[in-house]
This record gives sequence, structure tokens and C-alpha cells, in this order.
Amino acid sequence: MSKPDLKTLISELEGKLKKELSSVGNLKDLEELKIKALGKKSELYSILRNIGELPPEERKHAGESVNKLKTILEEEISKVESELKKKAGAEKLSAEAVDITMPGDYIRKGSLHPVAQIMEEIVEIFKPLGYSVVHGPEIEHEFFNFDALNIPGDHPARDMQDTFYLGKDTVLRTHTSPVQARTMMQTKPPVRVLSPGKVYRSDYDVTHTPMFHQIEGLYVDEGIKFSHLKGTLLYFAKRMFGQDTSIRLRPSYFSFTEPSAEVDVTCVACKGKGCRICKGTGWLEILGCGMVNPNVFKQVGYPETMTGFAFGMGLERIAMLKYKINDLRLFFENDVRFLRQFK
Ligand code: 2NM
Repeated sequence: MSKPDLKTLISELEGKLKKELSSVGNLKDLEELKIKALGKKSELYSILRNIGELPPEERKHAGESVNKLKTILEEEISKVESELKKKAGAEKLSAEAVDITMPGDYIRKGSLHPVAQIMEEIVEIFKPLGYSVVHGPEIEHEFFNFDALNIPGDHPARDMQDTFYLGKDTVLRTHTSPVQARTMMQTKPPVRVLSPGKVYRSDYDVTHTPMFHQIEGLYVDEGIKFSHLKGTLLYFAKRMFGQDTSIRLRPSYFSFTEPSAEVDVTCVACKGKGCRICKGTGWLEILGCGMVNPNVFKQVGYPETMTGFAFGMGLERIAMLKYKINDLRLFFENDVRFLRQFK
């Protein structure tokens, strides 16, 4: 049998490779075929290499036919490649598709801490009376925490036992009244402000924590009387604990107010009949208050004729009464099972 001529060889190779190409089903197999058809070890390449052995007049034609086949194969392969890529892309898309008819992931919403909720609630109650909120530093100078508030140097409240001293004359504020002293020094009356925030006292047992929250109110103008204080507090108590709530004032003492009083509300548990919670009295203490002591006005540079009232309360205590919580420590443990009840 004579050696097949080049033309036959090429057309057989073309037929064979095209057939193989038509049965390739994925990009990996295509890559293998590409190497087999066009690589250094391919039949096509070996034909090309042997062209040098042909008689010179046949070489040109042979070279052209091999190159023509090479171009055809490259084109066919790239056509198949782009089809396979398209197919693979579509498969990937449908595999990754989101089923929008499935129920969504449940995203748990957070909520404010009950003490923060009480704080906001009190601010909202006083807003319609014209009060605005003021803030101040938690690290306070002795002057604002004590002197400006008519608490003298030898007063027991200034003792290391009750107050966290950070330096000779800097303290962690023991109440939010220094914010009000600062406000008075910065603004001319009338002044109507609320100062909510953290306060610190060196005290730690079942009913006391070294940090707790207070809100204090201050109303200063000419002609402010004790009756304004009483009316304001009754309005507050009814909004906070219900319209059927009454208040009772008992005389008390604070160095920054004169006269001073402690305020009780109708017991939230028994509505005044007397129970274990109010120790049979029908009343629960909620805050302290009084007419601002003229010595305070003097300290902040207000005229002698100025009048005003102030009040202050512990937010944890109000939250405990309102939500009927029996253990102060629950506010500080941040157990989500407790906190989730205040959504
Ligand atoms: C209270 C009770 C009574 C009070 C006094 C002042 C200021 F700055 F005007 F002097 N601010 N807050 C005050 C008065 C606070 O808390 C139980």
C-alpha cells in the first residue's frame, strides 16, 4: 500500500477531530481535546514538522493546508468553548437562584433597656410643660457636685465613704444636680430643664448599686411657688402611674432646697388599700423635691429675688414600681430573658 498523500491525511484528521469535538460535553474535556488537536504532541504538529522532508515544490501547498486546518480547528474549538461557557454560566445561575417564595430569615429586633425607656417616658411627660434635656460630665469638679449646691465642706455627703473621689477635688458625680448648677451659670432665667443620666455612690448591697440613674428637674423664674411644684408633680404622677394616682408630700431635708419634701404616690400594687409592697401604708416614695435654696442661686450668680423648684428621682426605683420588678440587680445583669420582656 502506498503512503497516503498529505491531502488525505489532513482531511481524515479534520474529520476525526471534528467528530471528537462534537461529542465534548464540558470545558475540561474541551481543554484536553485542544491539547490533543493543536499541542506539541498533536498529529497536526507532527505533519507540520515533516513538511521539510517533502520535495520543495510541494512544501508551500502542504504548509498552507496544514495552517488552514489549524485555523479551522481553532475556530471550531473556540465556538464550542463559548457555547460550553454559556451553558456553565446558566447552570451556575440556576443553582444559585434564590427561591423568593421561601420564608425570610427572622431578624430579632433589639429594644431599649427598661431604665432607658423610663428615662424617655419621663422626658416625654415633661416636654409639654416646656422642659428641655441637658447633659453634663460624669466626672465632676467638687465645686459643681457640692459647693454650688450648698453642700458644705464638712457635710457627711462629701465623705469618701459615699463619694468616689478621682483626685483631690474631682469626683464621680453623686447626683445630676451639678448639670443644673452648670446650666444656671450659663443661662438666664427662666430655666426649665431635665437632667437624666448616670450617677455614682460608694454603696453596694441588695437595694443599692454603685452606679444608678437619676433624672432631676429644675424650674427657675420669678414668682415660682411651692404650689407650682405640687401641681407639676401631681401631673407627672398621674401620667406616669395612671390618672387614678394621688400624691402625698412629707417634709424632708436637702441642703439645696428649702423647704424640702419627699413625695409618695398611691401604691401601684394595692391602689392605696395597704399591702406588702407599701408595708401597709398605701403609699410608695418616688422622689425628693423642694424650693431651690437661695444659697444655690447665690453660688450660680442669680439675683436674690429669684425663685424656683427642683426635684430628683432614681430611675431604677421608678422602673421597679412601674413594671413591678422586685430585684434591683436584674437591671445590671443584662439577661436577655429579662430584657426581652420590655419590648
Ligand atoms: C433632689 C431633691 C431636691 C435638686 C436641686 C437642684 C438644684 F440644682 F437646683 F439645686 N437640682 N436638683 C434636687 C432637689 C434634687 O433629688 C432627690
